[in-house]
Amino acid sequence: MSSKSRKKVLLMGKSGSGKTSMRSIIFRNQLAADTRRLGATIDVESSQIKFLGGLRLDLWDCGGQDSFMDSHLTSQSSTIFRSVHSLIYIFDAESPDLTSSDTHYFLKCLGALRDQNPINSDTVVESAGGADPAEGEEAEGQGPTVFILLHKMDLVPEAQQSSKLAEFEADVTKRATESGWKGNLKFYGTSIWNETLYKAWSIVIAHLMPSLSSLRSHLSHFLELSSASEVVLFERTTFLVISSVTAPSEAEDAEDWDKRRFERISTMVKAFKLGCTRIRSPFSSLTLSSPNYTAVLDTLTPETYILVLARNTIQPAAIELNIRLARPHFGKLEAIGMSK
Ligand SMILES: Nc1nc2c(ncn2[C@@H]2O[C@H](COP(=O)(O)OP(=O)(O)OP(=O)(O)O)[C@@H](O)[C@H]2O)c(=O)[nH]1
Ligand SMILES: [Mg+2]
Repeated sequence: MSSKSRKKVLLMGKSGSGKTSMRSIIFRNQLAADTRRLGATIDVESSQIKFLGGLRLDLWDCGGQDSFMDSHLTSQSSTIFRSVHSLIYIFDAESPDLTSSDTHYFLKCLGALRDQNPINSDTVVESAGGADPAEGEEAEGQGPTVFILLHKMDLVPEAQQSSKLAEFEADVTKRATESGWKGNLKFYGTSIWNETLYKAWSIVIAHLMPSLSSLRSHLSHFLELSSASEVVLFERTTFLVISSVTAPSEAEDAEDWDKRRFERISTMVKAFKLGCTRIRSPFSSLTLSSPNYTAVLDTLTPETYILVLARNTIQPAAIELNIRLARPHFGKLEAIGMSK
């Protein structure tokens, strides 16, 4: 398997910050409430996740207890930090050591990442923030990317969340720069209790996916041909948003649409799918109609679901037919790794 289709991603951060919780929810379909039963991760738990177009994600969930962190950074340093595609570093927003020992370990990890990937010394640091998943693509080929999540934001009063994030960002940016770190530093707040987790991981996954921009142009074409208002593509296992296109004719109305709608759909459909599994009735597709719009969610390729939103002058059966007709084309794209 080529290194292009196999990507090593490190999940690091202090013990109890929520690394295994995120992994269980995103990749193992667990509910947020079930993560309360998780024990501390011993050493490293690595898992392989097969993705869209033959992409294999090697996810290393690194135990965050001090003794493990010390060993990751010393005796195991080359094993852990070599050939890393991305580092996702989780900070617990409620930790009393947020700006002391937590950041100290983070800076050490950046140092180890740089030491073990010497050719790519201009490593880019990037948060999982921003509006479009495709933006994660830009750092491709510039060395390991570092995503920083300020997690458990549900424990911070809502009115203080953005100022807390901004202060944290300023502090860590300053210290990373002082430690010789180059590149941008952006941060993003997450919580397992709302859609912010999906937003962040969609951006991480989009960064790992090759040629998202070409996929986007195919989706645009589909949107145009089917006279839809919006089209969203979800990865099948995680239900993370891979790409989306909104019709230019809807631009004005779309201003008022919920900015977090894709992530909310991810969360809701995942819960619904879990419910279906529990009653042994596998989820296949979903049609919803409101006074103005119709939405159809259906399988597009073996690895993806598509959500098509259209003005309700368009019959659901017409949307379903268009999806059926588009399947062979998108199936072919997926088969060639969506790389052209
Ligand atoms: N309130 C809140 N609790 C969370 C969140 N994410 C995780 N937790 C809780 O945090 C606890 C610890 O989570 P883990 O995922 O085991 O932590 P970890 O980072 O894997 O810890 P180590 O394996 O020891 O490194 C669990 O009880 C989770 O339910 C969150 O977003 N908000
Ligand atoms: Mg863990």
